[in-house]
Formats: sequence, structure tokens, C-alpha cells
Amino acid sequence: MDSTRLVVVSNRLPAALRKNENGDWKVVPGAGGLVTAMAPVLRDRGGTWIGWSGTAGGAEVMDLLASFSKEAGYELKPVGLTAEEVNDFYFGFANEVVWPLFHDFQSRCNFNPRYYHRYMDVNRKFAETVGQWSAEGDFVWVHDYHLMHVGWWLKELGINRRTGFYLHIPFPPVDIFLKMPWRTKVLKALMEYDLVGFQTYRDRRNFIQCLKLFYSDVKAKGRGPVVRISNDERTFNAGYFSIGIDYRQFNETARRPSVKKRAQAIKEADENRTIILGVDRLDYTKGVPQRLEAMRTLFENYPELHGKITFTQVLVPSREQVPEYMALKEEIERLVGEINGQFSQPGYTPVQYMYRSLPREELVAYYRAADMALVTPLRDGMNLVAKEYCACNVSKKGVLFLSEFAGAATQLQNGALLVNPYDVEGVAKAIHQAYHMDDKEKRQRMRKMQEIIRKYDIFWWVDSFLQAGVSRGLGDFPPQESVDYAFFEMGEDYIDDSLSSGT
Ligand code: GDG
Repeated sequence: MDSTRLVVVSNRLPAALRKNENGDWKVVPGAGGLVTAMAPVLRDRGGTWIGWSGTAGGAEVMDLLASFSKEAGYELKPVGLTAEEVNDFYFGFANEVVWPLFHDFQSRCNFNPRYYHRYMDVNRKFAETVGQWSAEGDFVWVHDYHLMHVGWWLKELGINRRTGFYLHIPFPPVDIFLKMPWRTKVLKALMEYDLVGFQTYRDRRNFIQCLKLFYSDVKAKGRGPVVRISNDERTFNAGYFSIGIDYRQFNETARRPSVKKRAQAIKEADENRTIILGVDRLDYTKGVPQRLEAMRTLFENYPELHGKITFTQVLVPSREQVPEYMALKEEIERLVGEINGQFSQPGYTPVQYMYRSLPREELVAYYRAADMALVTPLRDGMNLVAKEYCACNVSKKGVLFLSEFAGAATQLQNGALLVNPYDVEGVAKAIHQAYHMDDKEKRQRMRKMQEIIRKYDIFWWVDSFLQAGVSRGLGDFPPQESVDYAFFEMGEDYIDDSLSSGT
């Protein structure tokens, strides 16, 4: 690969600015998968990360980030946002329009025109910052639904850069996307990137179908993970690159003696019962109430499992300022209370619930201790928790229940037990079956998943996107046959024929 300089653009910087007890700002580095994967690439190639600092900006913030940049080995450049901008762009357009619509929750959308106008203004601000801190020849990699118009703005402002965009959340089917009042503007904006990346084949297909509906002259050429799309005005690439995790790091952490000890303590505290684990951000897309209903159904339909299984739900606080999220939290807590009220016995609490973020090692200890993981989002771009659980399953006897509607299902369908999260009886039945599954089958399934997750990890994801975007080449993609879409797709042939119709 060449050594093109890289500029990463995301809503938040990979380090947060927080005030300490004395009221002074301090920089707290981020530790997520994206930062882990991007940091070495940015250091090697030289690069810059642009994002909102969590503040309105100012000289003090610039100074703090400059000293942090020195340590990190790449530049961090902030975009300052006012409280109004955060409200209308972030809480408004990003999280009351795009987030619900793209996750198929159209009835939760608030299509307030003010939100869209502010979204455009803020995307312009981001593009101006990109112009300020990058040079022609750099590759600008824009992340996620907050920033779909940055590429378009770069062109409007006459800032000539090679650009790529990656959507971490799903791209909705045509019928749902049509509801968006600014639908053609969004499509046009996405077409301005040189490469548009999605999580799965299905997302890319939905995107192309939307393009074809609005632009009758759009042609999609090619059969692989990356296809070339063109019409009279534009030619660009669209591909699917399923995001992975830092498998090795999760696996090594899970094997640490301190984590092993902690996992044993978690098991013993639960009197060695079968532990089923759920880990999610507080969000209506994650299907937590439905999951709790499935647990209630399990205890109702299979009384022999009383006292033998416990369900532990870790719920990480998120978007707490939004009333809907607080209502969801209350609903979840009501359900936890009801189920425990119904099935608790002396020394046995069937549902254990934590509303907080766990330190990374503690989370890994829970992953290791859990006999089963219930990952049942109603819709999810990928879902990293599913992959992290498998990476930490040292015994290889863990069972993953995975929603058909998580992007991860396309990769893990041969090892996971796929479930429809709305079908609470079906989920309960799957858990009952897994409880009686023999260890040999469990190990076979877990091995298959671990192999895929280890091979197509976060570093593969960065490389494959950059190969397609910067070098215009293709790396080692999962072979087509390892991703069998027949489960909920119309079939690969049908789709590829429609894509290559204009060749
Ligand atoms: C978006 C898309 C896509 C969770 N609890 C704790 C904790 N976590 C970490 C997990 C995991 C991350 O949060 C959650 O990632 P997900 O992928 O499950 O979900 P989103 O936040 O919705 O992410 C999603 C992803 O982007 C990447 O493209 O997969 O579909 O919605 O990494 O480990 N971390 C710690 N304590 C916790 O209690 N330390």
C-alpha cells in the first residue's frame, strides 16, 4: 500500500475533554476499537484526526490537544460546537432523524426542518476544518451518519481531496428511506465520496436500490465486495466491509490470570448456575425489553429451568438527556423488577441488572464467565458485543444467540443460534435447546465463529477499506461462500444480476 497521508473525520475526537475537580480541562484518551485500529495507521502514514472535542472550542482546548497529539503520534484537531448546534445537529438530526430511520424505526423520527439546516451547517464546519488541516493528495476518511454531507461540502468549498465514507449503522430499505424529507440530498451527498463503505452486503444493496430509484441512469458494475457506480455526473465505488474487533487483545485479556480469577468469582457468586449475559448501550434498537420478555417466557414455559439459569444485563448509560431514553430505562427496570418479583426464590435472583459502564477488564471477565450471550438487537449495523463475547470465550463452550437483524449475523450465522428478537417464544425455545446442547456441538460452533472473528478483525477492516479507497485495490475479503445470505436475502444471483444490468 502507498503511504498517502490519512485524515480521519468522526463526530467525536478519539480523546474526550473533561473538567477535573478544580474545573480545569483534562484530556482522556479513548480506548474503543476504532481508535486502537486507526492509531498505528495514523502514526505510520502521518495523519490527523478531526472531530468534536465535546466543547465549544477555544485556545485552551487547542493547547491541550496539541500536547496530547505529541504523545499520540498524530494530530488531533477539534471542531467546536455551540450548545444549539449540539442540540439540533447531534440530538436532533443525527439522533432523532437518521438513527431511528436507518434502524427501521420510522415512527420515532422527528423530521424537524431546523435539524436538517443545522446538520448542513455543522457538516460545513467539519469540511472547513478538513480543508484547514489537510492537503491535496491526502485521503480523507469520514465516519458515520453524523457526517454524511462532509464530502459534498468539500466539493462545494472547492477543497479537492480523495474521500471515503463509512456508515457504521445500517442503510435502510427503499420503502423506509423514502420517508426522509431530504432523501435526494442525502443520496447526492453520499455520491460525492470516492468510496462509500457499508457494514454488510444488504446495506450496500439497499443503498444501490435507492440510488436507482432516484437516478434512472445509475449503473452498478462488478460482482465483488466493491462495485463501481456511475451515472452521467458521477463515478464512485461502493463496498461492504464488516467491521471487526481487536480479537487478539480481547482474547489475551480474557486469558490473564487476574481475569480468570474474576470470572471464577462471578460464577461462584452465582452458585455456578448457567449465566446468560446481555451487554448493551441504553438504546431502543438493542431490544432489551423484548429480551427480558423472552427471559420471562423461558421461566414460564420451562419451569424446570428455575434456579438453574440467571440472566445478567449490563446496560451502559447513553443519551441520558433524551426523555425517550429515560423512558426506556424505566421500562427496562420495571420489567427486571416484575420478572424478579415473579421468579425469585431465597438465594436466587433470576435477573441481575447493572446500569453502568464496566471497566474493560471487568467486562471481559463477564464475557469469560458467561455460558451464553443473548445479543438480540432489533436492528444493528454490526454489533461488536457479539464478536467480543466470542473472542473472550476461552472454554469454547459458550453459546451465542444472535439476532437475525444484526449485521454480525451475516458472518456468524454458521456458529451462532440465530433468533428473531421479536419472537419471544422462539428465543425462549432456543435458550432451552442450548441448555441441553452437547459440548461437542458448542465447541464446533464457537470455533467457527472465533476463526472468522480472528481473521477479519479490526486491522483487516482498516486495511481493506484503505486498499479500496487509497490504492483502489482489493485485499483478502471473506470468500463469498462464507457469507451465506440465503437466510434473509433473495439470493446472491438475483442481486448480482440486478447490479450488473448496465454493463
Ligand atoms: C455502532 C453501531 C457497530 C459496552 N458496554 C461496555 C463497553 N461496551 C462497548 C463494547 C463494544 C461497544 O461498547 C458497543 O459496540 P456495538 O457494536 O455493540 O454498538 P454501538 O455502540 O451501537 O456501535 C454498531 C459499531 O458502531 C461499530 O461499527 O457494530 O452496529 O450501532 O465495543 O465493548 N465497554 C466497557 N464497559 C462496558 O460496560 N468498557
